[in-house]
Amino acid sequence: MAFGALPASFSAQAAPAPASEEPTSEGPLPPVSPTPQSLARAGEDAGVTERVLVVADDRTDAAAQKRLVRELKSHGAERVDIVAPGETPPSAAGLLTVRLGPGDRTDIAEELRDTEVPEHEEGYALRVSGERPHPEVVLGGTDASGQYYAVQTLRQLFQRDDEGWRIAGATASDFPSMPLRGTIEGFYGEPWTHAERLDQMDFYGDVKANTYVYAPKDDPYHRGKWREPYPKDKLAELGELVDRARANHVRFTFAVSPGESICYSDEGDRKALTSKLQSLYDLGTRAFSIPLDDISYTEWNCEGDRAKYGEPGREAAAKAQVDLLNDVQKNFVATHEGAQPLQMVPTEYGDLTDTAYKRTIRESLDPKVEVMWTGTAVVPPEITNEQADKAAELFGRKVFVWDNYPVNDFDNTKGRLLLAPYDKREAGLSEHLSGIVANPMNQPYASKVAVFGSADFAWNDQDYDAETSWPRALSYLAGGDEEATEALRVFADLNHMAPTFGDTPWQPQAPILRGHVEDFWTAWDDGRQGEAVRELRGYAERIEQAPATIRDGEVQKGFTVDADPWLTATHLWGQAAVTMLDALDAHRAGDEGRADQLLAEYRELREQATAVRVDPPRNSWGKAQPRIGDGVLDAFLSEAEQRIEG
Ligand code: LTM
Repeated sequence: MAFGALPASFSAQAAPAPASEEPTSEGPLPPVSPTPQSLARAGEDAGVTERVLVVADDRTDAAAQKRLVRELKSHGAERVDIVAPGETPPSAAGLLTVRLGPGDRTDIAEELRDTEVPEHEEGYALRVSGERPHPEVVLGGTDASGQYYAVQTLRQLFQRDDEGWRIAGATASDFPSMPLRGTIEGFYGEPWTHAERLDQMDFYGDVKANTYVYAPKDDPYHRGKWREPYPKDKLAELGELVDRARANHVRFTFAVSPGESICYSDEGDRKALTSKLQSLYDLGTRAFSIPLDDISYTEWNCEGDRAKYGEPGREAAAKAQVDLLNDVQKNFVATHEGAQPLQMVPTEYGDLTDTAYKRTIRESLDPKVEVMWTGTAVVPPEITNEQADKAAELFGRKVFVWDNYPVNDFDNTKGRLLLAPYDKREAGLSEHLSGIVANPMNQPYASKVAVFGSADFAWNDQDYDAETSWPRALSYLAGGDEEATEALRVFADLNHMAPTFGDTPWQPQAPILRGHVEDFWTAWDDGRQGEAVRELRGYAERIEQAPATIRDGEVQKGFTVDADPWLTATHLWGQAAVTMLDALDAHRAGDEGRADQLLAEYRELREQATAVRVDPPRNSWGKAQPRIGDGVLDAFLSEAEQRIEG
C-alpha cells in the first residue's frame, strides 16, 4: 500500500495526507551500509504516494534511474512518471517527487539546499523531506556512479508502518574512501558459474563495490591456455557479464595470467596477450590485469629470455615482467579509449622484504600500473597502516590489496566455510592504499558475509565496525528476515574460524558459543547445575534449529545451496548437544539409567554428524567433513561425557 494512497489517475490533485497519517521525524534512521561519511535525520519522513514523479533528464544515469523506479515500485508506488526538470505538472502537488541527476543540475542544486555535494568521485548528496505540500527526495551525484549510489542509499531508507511506505527524512553527503572496492575471483578450485557471477554483480552494486577482477585460477583460458582465444560460448557469457557489471556500476576487470609459460621477449607471445585483451575490450571491458603470482621466477620458459635478460633470478624476472607490463600499459591501455590503468600482481606479493625484484619494479615499472599486494603473508593476521606504507615504499606506489579473505582454497581451510566478520584491517588504510578487493570462497553466496564487510570497510574505513557490519551482512543475506538473521548469526559463529597458512588462525572459532560454554562450566562447578543446563540447552536448541530456519526463511537460496552440508552437520551437532545436556541433567539428578540411555543417543548423533561430507566438493581440497564449531563444541561434548562417566 502506498502512503496516503491516491487515485492513480494523472489528474490527481493535491492530496495531502490526512491528519492520522502524519509523517514522523522521530526515531533513529534505518541502518545504511556501507556506512555513509555523513548521514543525519532531517525533517519529516516522506510518504510514498501511489503515483510518484521522477524528475530526470539526459544527464541522469540510466542505471540509477532504472533502479530508482524499481525501488519505488516495490515500496508502494503504483505508477512512476518521468518528467523533465521544470516540467512538473501543477497536478503534482502532494505527490512525492524524486529528483535524480548530477548535483550541479539547477533544480537539484537548489533543492539540496545546504546539503553538500562532495567533490570526490562517486560521491553524492541526498535529501529526503516530507514537507507539505511538496514531499520530495533529491539525489545529486558528483558523477554517474554517485547518482547510482544515492539510489542505493535511498533504497535503505524505506520503512513500512500501518499507513504504508515512507522514506526516512534524512540528508546525506557521501563518497567512498577508497577508489577500488570489490572482489577478485582469484581462487583455485571450481570457478563460479555464469549465473553465480551475474548474481554477484547485482550484489556488488548493492554494497557500492565498483570492481570485480575476473581471475579464476582454474579457468584454463585465464592461465594454462592463456594464448588461446575464448570459445564463442564463453566469450558470449563474458560479454553478458561485462554488461551486467556496467549496469551495477561495477568495473569488470579482465585478468590474464601468462606467467607459467610466457616467453617475455617473444613478439608472438606479446601479440597473443594483447589479442586476448583486445577480445575483451571489444566486449566493453575497460580494465585489465596481468597477475604474475604463483609462478616460478627461477627458470625461464625460453632461451630467448636467457639471451635478453641473463640467468634467471629475481632481478632478471622483474626486468622481463616490467618490459612486458610497460609495453601493455603504453601500447595497449594508453591507446584504447576509456581503458583504466593496468593492474598487475607481482610474483613477490605477500611480504615486506626488500629484494632485487621489488627494487626493479619500483624503479622501472610505469608508475600508472597498479600493483597488488596480499599483506605481510598470503593470508596475513592483520593489515596495518604502517605495513601498507612500507609496501608503498617497496613497490614505489600505493598498493592495491588482494585480500585473501574469505578464500577457502588452501589446506588449513579444508572443510570450512569462512563466515566471520571482515576484521583486523586498520582504520585509516584508505590513506595508504589504492583499494581492496576480497578473494572469495568457491561458494559465492556464502562469501557475501565477508565481502559485504570488506565493501563497507573500503567505502568508509574510519567508521567501520566489524561488530555492527556483521549482523547487517547477515540481515542482507536474510532479506531482512529477523528470525533468519539470528539463525544465521548462530550458524556463522560455528563457522567463524579464519585460518592462516600457519598454525594460528587469525580469527577464532565460535567465540559466541565459547562464551556460553565457559559460563556453563562456571555455573556447573559453582553448584548452579540446573541453571547451567537450562541456559546452555537453550543455545544448543538454537544451534539445532538454525538450519531449518535458514532453509525455510527468506535467506538467499544460493546460500542454502552453498552451505548445505554445513547446515546438515550443524543440525546434527545441535541435536547431539541438546541430548548431551539432557544426559548431564539426568546425571545431576542421580538418574544414571536415563543418563546412560541419553549418552547412547548422543553417541549415535555425534557419529552421524561426523559422517557428513562436503560432496561433491567445489574446493580443491576435495571431499571433506564440514568443520562446525570445532575445538569448542566437540571439546564441550567430550568434557561433558567424561564428567558423566566420572
Ligand atoms: O594470493 C595470491 C596473489 N595468489 C594465490 C591465490 O590465487 C589463492 O587463492 C590464495 C589463497 O590460497 N593464495 C595465493 O597464493
